[in-house]
Amino acid sequence: MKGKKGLLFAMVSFLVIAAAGCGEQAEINREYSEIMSRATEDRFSATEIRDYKGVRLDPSIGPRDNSITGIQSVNMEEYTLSITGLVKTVTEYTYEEVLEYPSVEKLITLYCVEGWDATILWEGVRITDLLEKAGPLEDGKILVFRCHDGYTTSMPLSEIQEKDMILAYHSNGAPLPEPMGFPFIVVAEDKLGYKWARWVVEIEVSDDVDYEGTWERRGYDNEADVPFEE
Ligand SMILES: Nc1nc2c(c(=O)[nH]1)N[C@H]1C(S)=C(S)[C@@H](COP(=O)(O)O)O[C@H]1N2
Ligand SMILES: [Mo]
Repeated sequence: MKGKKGLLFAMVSFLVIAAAGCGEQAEINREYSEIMSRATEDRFSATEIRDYKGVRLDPSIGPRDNSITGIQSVNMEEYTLSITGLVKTVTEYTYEEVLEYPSVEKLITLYCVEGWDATILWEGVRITDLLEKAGPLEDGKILVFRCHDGYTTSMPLSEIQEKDMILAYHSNGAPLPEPMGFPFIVVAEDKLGYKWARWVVEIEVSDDVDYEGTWERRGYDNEADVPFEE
């Protein structure tokens, strides 16, 4: 019987210790989530708005940077946005010239394949407005976005037209911060994060329907539709 009691004692002790461990773990979890929400809070800049029509916005700087070669600092004295490829006239815009087009506001969530997402109020210009002056040719079915860091990605022009996608220069009512792609980010509505080209310097009109960008070449799906569960 001594043996059984010993065993019972051992089991109870184990449970007590395990329960204490759980409590400790819960405490660690609570502290962790507090630190995390403070970190989220810290990512907001003073000029950013925090909610829009009752929707809580996320800071326009992500939890961490996964850019292929780090955050880019674009020299605005030399910056132009070029529209190239299958167009009647290759066209270059200065930052100010882009901002002259009618502005469009959209509340859109960016979903990264790494599991985080950010709901941000974007303001920018229609990509189709930028193309109009260049005059895309009939065969130009694809837009290839080229960025300051050498990153590229592409999307069918038809989807950009259907969604009326924008090139954003403001996030949450403030100028787009460098980590989010200053001067411009493609707001690739309903597409995964890797379609959201940041620090865009060139939009090439192409007939290459099989074009694969930086991540697509490494095996990421070229459609990149957000797999909505709702
Ligand atoms: N120029 C450029 N744009 C880019 C990237 C990049 O490395 N370079 N990364 C893409 C990816 S994978 C995501 S999820 C979004 C947000 O990047 P972040 O996770 O580094 O904030 O930007 C996209 N646009
Ligand atoms: Mo990503």
